[in-house]
Amino acid sequence: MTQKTSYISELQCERVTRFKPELPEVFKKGVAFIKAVNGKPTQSVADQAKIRDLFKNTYGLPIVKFKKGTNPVVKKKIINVAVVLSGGQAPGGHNVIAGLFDGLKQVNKKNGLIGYIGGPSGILKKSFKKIDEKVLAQYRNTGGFDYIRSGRTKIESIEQFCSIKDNLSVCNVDALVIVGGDDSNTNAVMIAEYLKQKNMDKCVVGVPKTIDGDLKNKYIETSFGFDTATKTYAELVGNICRDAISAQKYWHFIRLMGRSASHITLEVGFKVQPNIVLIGEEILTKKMTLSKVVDSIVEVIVKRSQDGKDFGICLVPEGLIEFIPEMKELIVALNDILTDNSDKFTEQFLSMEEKKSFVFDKLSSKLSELICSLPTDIVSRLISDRDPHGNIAVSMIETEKFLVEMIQKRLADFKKKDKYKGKFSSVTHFFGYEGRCGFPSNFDANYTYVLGYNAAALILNGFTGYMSFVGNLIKAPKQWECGGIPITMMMNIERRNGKNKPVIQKTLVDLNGKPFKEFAKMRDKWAVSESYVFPGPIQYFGPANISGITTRTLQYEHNKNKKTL
Ligand code: FBP
Repeated sequence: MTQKTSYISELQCERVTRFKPELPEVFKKGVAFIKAVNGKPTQSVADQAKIRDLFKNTYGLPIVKFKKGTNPVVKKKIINVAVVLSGGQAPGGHNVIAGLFDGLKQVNKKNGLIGYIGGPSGILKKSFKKIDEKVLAQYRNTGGFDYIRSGRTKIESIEQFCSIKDNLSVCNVDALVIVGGDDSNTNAVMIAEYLKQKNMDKCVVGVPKTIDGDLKNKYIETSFGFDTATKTYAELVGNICRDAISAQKYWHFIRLMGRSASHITLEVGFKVQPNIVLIGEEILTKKMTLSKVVDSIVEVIVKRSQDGKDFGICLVPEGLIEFIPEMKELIVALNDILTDNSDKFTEQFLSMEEKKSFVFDKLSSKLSELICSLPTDIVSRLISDRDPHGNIAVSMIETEKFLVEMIQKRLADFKKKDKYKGKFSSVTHFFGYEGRCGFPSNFDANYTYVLGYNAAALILNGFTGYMSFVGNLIKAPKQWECGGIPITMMMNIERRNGKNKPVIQKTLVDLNGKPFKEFAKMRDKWAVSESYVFPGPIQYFGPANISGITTRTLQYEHNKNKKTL
């Protein structure tokens, strides 16, 4: 090995220098050889009248698909674009930048790209770097967002919009690409609308990113990062399953990231087939109390113990706590208390104890009783600050430990009543940040590159308020379809930080959807047997049936998503 490669891994070297993402057939000759075909006008998923009123310029636009054609005008225009990575990291962010850069340069070498640093706040601070091939080359096909970093600033005040408008002009930016999840793409469409209102000829395009997998619809088949993150977690969970059947002495409780939605947990469930997979959306629909959730877990523990198996694996979605009806009610009440008293919280209270007693006094007696029954660290998290978009920091709430405490109590009670004779030893885990910055899988490396390239095509064709969409993902990249969907079609009104706001609606696990139904058919068998599957690490090389596979969720869902323009 040469001196130069000794400070980067062999894999990094290989990915950076050799892997070449594939473009779909439609982009074979480049961005000047496509035409945009408009579909029917769209409407928002809910609250149509309110969203139409708020987004007068970006509501009701048609879905757009790119087909082969010619558009020589795009070659003549010289355009300067800015890109922002926003929200939580997801594998493939650097390839969005690479695809965008290549798409812009392919059509005209004079086109420029800058990256705002540290998320949306970079636009407000005019903090950016010029993207050039020399530096970008080191980041191609790598994980992380470290080239330009990320942030979660919410753009909502008039001052912020005004400053963005001015700063884009000062930085000579003609178009902005925001790579993010539901909240970040809400920022994108709000900025697009504002710029239109001000008659500014600047486009804003979003790119669907989030490991959580909750930014999707029939066009956005998946958000990028979900594939790699679930493969990373599945490897780890599979290894734990093998440890469990080898030692046969522990129950492992594994919380998986994913915020409110349980898509990650469901997908890892398919990949590994553990004994218990909790799905938050099902718990909410069935209105299961905390005690009922514990009952359902204990039932499996007791059954397995009767078969001489005092071991097993239980997957817990990160956002579980928000789906348990009584907890949901508590969180809504706390959100309102925190918003109505935000000045007191920032200025008056020094200690957590003071905050707690203030909050406890304001809750109804039922909720006060509930909060008093929770462990102190969970209470502290529940009354801590929300993120700028009003989300509770569920990644910091150790639900798996809390569940284990409750299970222990229940089993002790069962023992006294002679209903359980086993031995319960548990180990808890949280897999979250481990999954967000790995080298993107081949799927994500291709998908993100094409999303970026397609974003360049949208901008060059003058689309604003659109999200880059790449479909037909179950097929090889050559057959992928490209185009854009109006972001407003994903929006509704939600209560955030104690106020009603227009936001993109998260797509949660659909209990009537194919993935959940398939899972429901299999889970009873998984509970009592050891049907564990060991997926092993992500494969970047080798046969396509190993290195090119996508998620089970996408495979199950795909046949249902026949798109019509
Ligand atoms: P995005 O929705 O921004 O993609 O973030 C996803 C996520 O990884 C969640 O799964 C997790 O709950 C959250 O970010 C953690 O946020 P933070 O990085 O601020 O700790």
